[in-house]
Amino acid sequence: MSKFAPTPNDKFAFGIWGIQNRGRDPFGDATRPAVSAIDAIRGLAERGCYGFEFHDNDLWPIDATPAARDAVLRDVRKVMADTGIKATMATTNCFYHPVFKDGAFTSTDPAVRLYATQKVMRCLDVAAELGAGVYVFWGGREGVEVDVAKDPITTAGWFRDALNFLCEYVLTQGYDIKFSLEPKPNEPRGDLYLPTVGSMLAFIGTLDNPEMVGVNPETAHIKMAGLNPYHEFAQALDAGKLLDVHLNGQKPLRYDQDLSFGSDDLREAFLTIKLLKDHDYSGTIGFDAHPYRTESDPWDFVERNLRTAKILMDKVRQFNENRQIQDLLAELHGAHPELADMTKKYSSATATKLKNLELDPDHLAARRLPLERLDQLFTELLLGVL
Ligand code: GCO
Ligand code: MN
Repeated sequence: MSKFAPTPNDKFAFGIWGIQNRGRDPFGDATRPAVSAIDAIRGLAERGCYGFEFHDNDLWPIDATPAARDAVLRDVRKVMADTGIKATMATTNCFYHPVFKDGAFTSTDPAVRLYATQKVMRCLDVAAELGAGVYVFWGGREGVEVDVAKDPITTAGWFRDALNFLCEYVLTQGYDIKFSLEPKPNEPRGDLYLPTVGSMLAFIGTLDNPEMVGVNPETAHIKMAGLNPYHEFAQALDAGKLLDVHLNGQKPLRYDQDLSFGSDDLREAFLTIKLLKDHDYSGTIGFDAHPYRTESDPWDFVERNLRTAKILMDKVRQFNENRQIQDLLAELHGAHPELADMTKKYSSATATKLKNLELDPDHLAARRLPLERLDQLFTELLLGVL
């Protein structure tokens, strides 16, 4: 096997819905046969994945009887025991059924909001049983086309109430589960509430149990808003809230493409992996992408996502060890070391000292910054010629 073959130590996890995706889009029907959840999970295990991620209805249909659901779960437990793969993330499908057409937790109908809450509680029981430690909320229908219909502060209150209730449920059941909120700016709704990492972080601060709620950013969702994935992932990490990641690819400002990781922008993909490695991110590295509609089965697609991430991990190591790059970075960060910590701690003596410090902006502005050279070294490293 090549040195880029993934192993469970890489902590890769894959959303099985991407593997089950049959290539339907708003303009055309399925282009490939169905893959069962069990085959999807087994295929991931065979390819060195540490874990799999699932929605309730990826495993059992929404109208399954308890007995039918338990039969599926027996098969899931069996494939987990046979292969060692773990269920790392669970979530609820609160977007597909027409009942959610105007929102789940932000529906104007309290009965719909309760139905969504009940659906989460039932899947939380399964998540706990399968050992999934992260439970994601992606509000696919939590949004609006007609803004005069709903006040966004009221809808935020409904979502807050539901999350507070569900946090209490997890705590009183003694489940070892944290919630992770996944922002997206739009699609399938015209506008989705809480569109960015920053919005989610601010919202989490308003919850009763903020310590058990984090964020689950996705590359594509960030780029749909024209934002920088490296910065968005970093903000969640800096806040101690990066519980899970959804890596994929996306051209900026377009419909949700869910492309393979690194297929659109290798620099960004590199920076995302570098961030996770440099800051000892300890969660799983999750992928939420779809094969091209032209594929006949999902496996080349799965393998390329894992392989690209693995190769980029090696590129990060090369970057961090490369003398030329590191010398340039040291030069960039080496200005005025004697001043670096001056404002770390406030004192009135330091304030006086700073007020009187001689700082000549013209002199400071004259400093040469070798960023073209650095960026070219980075380019050559990625191109494999450095
Ligand atoms: C999307 C979402 C979905 C998932 C979500 C839940 O397509 O916008 O990412 O693929 O349901 O990530 O985990
Ligand atoms: Mn996602």
